[in-house]
Amino acid sequence: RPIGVFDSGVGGISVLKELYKLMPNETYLFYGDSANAPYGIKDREEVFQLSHNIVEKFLQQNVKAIVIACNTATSAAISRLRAEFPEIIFIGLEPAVKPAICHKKNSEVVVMATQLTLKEKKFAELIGHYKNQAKIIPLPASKLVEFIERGETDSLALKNYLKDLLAPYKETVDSIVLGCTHFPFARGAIQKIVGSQVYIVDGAKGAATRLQSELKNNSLNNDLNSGAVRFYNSNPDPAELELSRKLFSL
Ligand code: DGN
Repeated sequence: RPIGVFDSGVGGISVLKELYKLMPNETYLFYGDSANAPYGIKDREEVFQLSHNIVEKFLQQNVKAIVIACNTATSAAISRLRAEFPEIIFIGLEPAVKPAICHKKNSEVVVMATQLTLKEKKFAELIGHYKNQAKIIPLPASKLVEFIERGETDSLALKNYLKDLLAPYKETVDSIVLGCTHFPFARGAIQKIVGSQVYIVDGAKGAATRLQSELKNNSLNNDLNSGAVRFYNSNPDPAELELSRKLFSL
C-alpha cells in the first residue's frame, strides 16, 4: 500500500525527499494542490475542506498513511482529520522549534512560516512551551511560497526579498526555523544572507523518523519492494509536474 503525501503546492516535496531517503522501498503518491495555493493566507475552515478532499482522494488509492507535508494544513486540520479517519496514520509538520533550542540554550530563534501557521493555536502552544528557554520571534514569510511555486530558488528577486525580510535579525539571530515546507528550497539563499554561523533547521527529518516508527509499530513498513514516487497536481499544466520532478531531484 502506498503513502500519500500532500501540500498546498510543491513545497512538500522537501518532505517527500526526506521520506524517500529514509524509506526508499515505499511507494509515495505526492499530491500538490497548486491550483489552490497558497493555503497560508486562507482561513482555517477552507484549509480543512481542501485537506479533507485530498485525504478522500488518497483513501480511494488505499493509502496506509498520510503525511501532511504542510505546516499550515497541519495546524488547521490534523486533529479533525485524525478524529474522522482513526484507521489512517497521519503525520504532520510543525515548526522545528525544539531542535533549534537544543542546538543552543537561551538563543534567539526566528520562526519563518505562513501567516496562518503563526496565527493558529498550535503555534501559540509551541511558543508558550518554550518561551522561557529562548527568545522566539515569529516571522511571516508567505511571499516566499510564491517564489518557490514559480520554481525560483535562487533568483535576484528572491534574494532581495529575503535580504529585506531578514535585515532586522541578521546580527542577533542564532537559529532560523523553516516552518513552511516550501522554505527548505530557499535554504541556500537564506544561509548566505545570515551567514554560516546561523543554524537553519526544518521539520522534514523529524516527520520522516516519526512515520518510520509508526509504520513499524503497526507492521506496515515495507522493506522488500523497490519504491516509487508518483506526482499529481491539481493544476493541469504539465509544467507543474515538471517543476515537481525538478524540485525532487535538487
Ligand atoms: N507549504 C505550506 C506550509 O508548510 O505551510 C504553505 C504553503 C502555502 O500555501 N502558503
